[in-house]
Amino acid sequence: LDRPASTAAAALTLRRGAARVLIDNWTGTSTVPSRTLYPHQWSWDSAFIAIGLRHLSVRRAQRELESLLAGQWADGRIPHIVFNPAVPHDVYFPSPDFWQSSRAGREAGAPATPETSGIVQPPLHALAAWLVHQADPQESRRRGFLARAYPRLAAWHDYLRARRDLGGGGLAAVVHPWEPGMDNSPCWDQALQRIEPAAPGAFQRADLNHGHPADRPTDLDYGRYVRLATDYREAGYDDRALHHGFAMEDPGFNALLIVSERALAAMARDLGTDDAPHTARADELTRQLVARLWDDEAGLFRARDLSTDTLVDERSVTGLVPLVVPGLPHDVVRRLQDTLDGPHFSAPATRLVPSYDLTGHAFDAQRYWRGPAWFNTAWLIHRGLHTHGFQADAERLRQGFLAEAGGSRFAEYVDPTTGAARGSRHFSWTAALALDLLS
Ligand code: 9YW
Repeated sequence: LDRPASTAAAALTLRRGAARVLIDNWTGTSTVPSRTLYPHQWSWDSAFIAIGLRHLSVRRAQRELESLLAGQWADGRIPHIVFNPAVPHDVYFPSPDFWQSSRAGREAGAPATPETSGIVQPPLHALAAWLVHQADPQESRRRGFLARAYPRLAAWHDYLRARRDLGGGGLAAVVHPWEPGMDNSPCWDQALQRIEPAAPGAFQRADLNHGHPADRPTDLDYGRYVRLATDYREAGYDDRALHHGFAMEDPGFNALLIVSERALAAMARDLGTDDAPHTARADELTRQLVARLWDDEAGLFRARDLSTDTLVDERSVTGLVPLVVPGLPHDVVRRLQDTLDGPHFSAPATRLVPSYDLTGHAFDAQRYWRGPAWFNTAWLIHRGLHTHGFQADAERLRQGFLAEAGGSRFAEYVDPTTGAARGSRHFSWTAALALDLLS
């Protein structure tokens, strides 16, 4: 970015740049996270993208979510990838040849088309749909957007409740490190040790054609991701048929389920149906989140490994994301704010939040979810700070976000200690959420 004379001019330049990314990455029905690394539609990316797109085109934001919902399975799950049939299969791994959703997932209710993955990602969709609706309620009603989206989103939450409460405490479990959206977080290291990796020759990564090996997960990580996904596929993606080798209650995932459950309540009210079950579920999930995952000594939430029924001894940004939940106890909120300002997560050079403890044994400033600062988690924490009345902290994070998003050409992630861009550039959710923070 050059240096425009005034802040207003800087904001305009940033807005234009962000809009450019979203226009370039739009395929006609949805937005790819990145033209190079991720050429299909990703689940939680689309939710973040819709939140930003609504400021450019409400119609497009609605279509973004509707395209994703076209890949929903009859059991309610929203798959983490909806594949674009026009993209050659060797461009992204694992491709539809690997997941084989329309064949292996038939019993579980996978659609005949489009091809999708069989795992899920964090349930931010109902919040996104509600924000898109609110951007232009009249246009939304004219197209029946909410009326069509609401039952599908409710079915998605039903899937998580019926099939993913593997710990029996009401929270949803993730069964693959791709599901919480933070693939190689140190939080999963110990649990993954127990997984026999697939043989290196059994699969061919495609991410290294575009990404730098030092910024990406390792081959050993990929071997284990492939093993877990293969086992799930062989079980027909049926959560009742498989004893999952990896099962975690992730705080970020469940926090988004709670804010989305509240969004379902708001939608139900708008549509004139009963909102009470959604509110009751959100309240109960909030209680369970605190009861099962809060670590008062550390001042953040921890993931629970269901194989050992213990809290994972790592500090990750996923443990701060629950700040976005409105009904948290006051002392929990206060402690989270302290943790954000403390030695483990405060990165004054960028004012962003690292994905992992700056002082942690596994911290790596450039490798993916093992240290770099990401813009989607910053946006969620910004929303949390705002929700709980920490306006000055929220504004500081917003300023950091906008400076680093622009300075990195809308990078996928940045080194939290220097702001150096990492991963891909022209990344959709970075641009979308910048637009949202500018609006
Ligand atoms: C993968 C698309 C996705 C994100 C995830 C991120 C990464 C790797 O890219 O996943 O191949 O699915 O970890 O959060 O949704 O941007």
